[in-house]
Amino acid sequence: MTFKKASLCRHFENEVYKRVQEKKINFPVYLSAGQEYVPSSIAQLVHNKKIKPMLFGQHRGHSIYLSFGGDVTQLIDELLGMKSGCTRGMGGSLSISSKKINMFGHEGLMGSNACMGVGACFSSSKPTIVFLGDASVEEDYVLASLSWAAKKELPILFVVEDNNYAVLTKKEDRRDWKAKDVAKAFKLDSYDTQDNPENIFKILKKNIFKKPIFINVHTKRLYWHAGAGEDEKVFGDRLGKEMKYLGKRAVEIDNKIKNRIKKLWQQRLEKL
Ligand SMILES: Cc1ncc(C[n+]2csc(CCOP(=O)(O)OP(=O)(O)O)c2C)c(N)n1
Repeated sequence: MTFKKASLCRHFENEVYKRVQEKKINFPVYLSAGQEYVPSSIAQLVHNKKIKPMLFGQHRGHSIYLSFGGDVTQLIDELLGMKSGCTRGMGGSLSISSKKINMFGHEGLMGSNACMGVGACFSSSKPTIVFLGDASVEEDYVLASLSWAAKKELPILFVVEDNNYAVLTKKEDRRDWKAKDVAKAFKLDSYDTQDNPENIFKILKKNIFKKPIFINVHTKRLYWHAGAGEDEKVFGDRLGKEMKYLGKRAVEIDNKIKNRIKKLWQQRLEKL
C-alpha cells in the first residue's frame, strides 16, 4: 500500500513536470518527486491505526495531499486554476488545502506551519502532523514551537523531509548542527533516519500521537526547488529501490497507476 501511494505521487509529479514544460501551468510549482516515501509511509501508518490527523505542510505539499487520500482530480484542477480545485483554484501549488483530509494550506513563510500546527494541536488536543524542510527547521519560531510542543506534551509529530537543500544551498554550507540534536535538547523524542518505510514504521509505530515526536528523514529531491527542471542526476531514490526490491508485480502496479494518472490529466486538460 505504501508503494501504491508513492507511485501515485511520483507519476502525478511527472505529469505536472510535463505540463509546466508545455506551459499549461504558468505559475511556480514545487515538485516533491523523490521525496514521496516520507509522506506515503507516514500516511500508511496513520491509516493502519485509523487516525485522521490535522496536516500542516509547507510549499512542497502535493505528495502529502495525495498520500493522505486527497482527491487526485481536485489537485489537478487546483494546479490548472479551476474553481473545482481543492483550494478552489486560488491556492496553487504552494497552498494545498483540503477539508476532506484535514490539510491546512501553507501561506508562504517557511516554517510558519509549525507555529500554526502547534497552536491548533494545543487548542484542540487533536493528533497533528507538521511537515517541514531541513531549512525551515532553522527558523527561530520553529524552535519555539518545538519547545512548546515538548513542554505541553502535545499529540504531535514533526517530520523533516530532509532533502539537503534550501533552494540551492546545501546543509553543510548552512549549519554544523543536526535537527535531531536540537529537538532532543527541547526534550522531544527525536530520530534521524533514511526514507525507508520500514525504518519509519519502526520508529513511529508505538508512540505516534502518544507524545510529541520529531523525525528527520533523509530523502532526495529529483527536480528543481521550483518549476520543472533537473538540478543534477540523482541516483538511488527510494521509489527506484523499492521497485527493485518488490519485483515484477510492483512494475505492473506502477504502470497501471502511471496510465491512470496520465489519462486523468488528459481528461482535465480537455475541460480548460
Ligand atoms: C521566512 C522565509 N524565508 C525565505 C523564504 C523563501 N524560501 C521559500 S522555500 C525556501 C527553502 C525551503 O527549504 P526547506 O524548508 O528545506 O524545504 P524544501 O524547499 O527543501 O522542501 C526558501 C528560502 C520563505 N518562503 N520564507
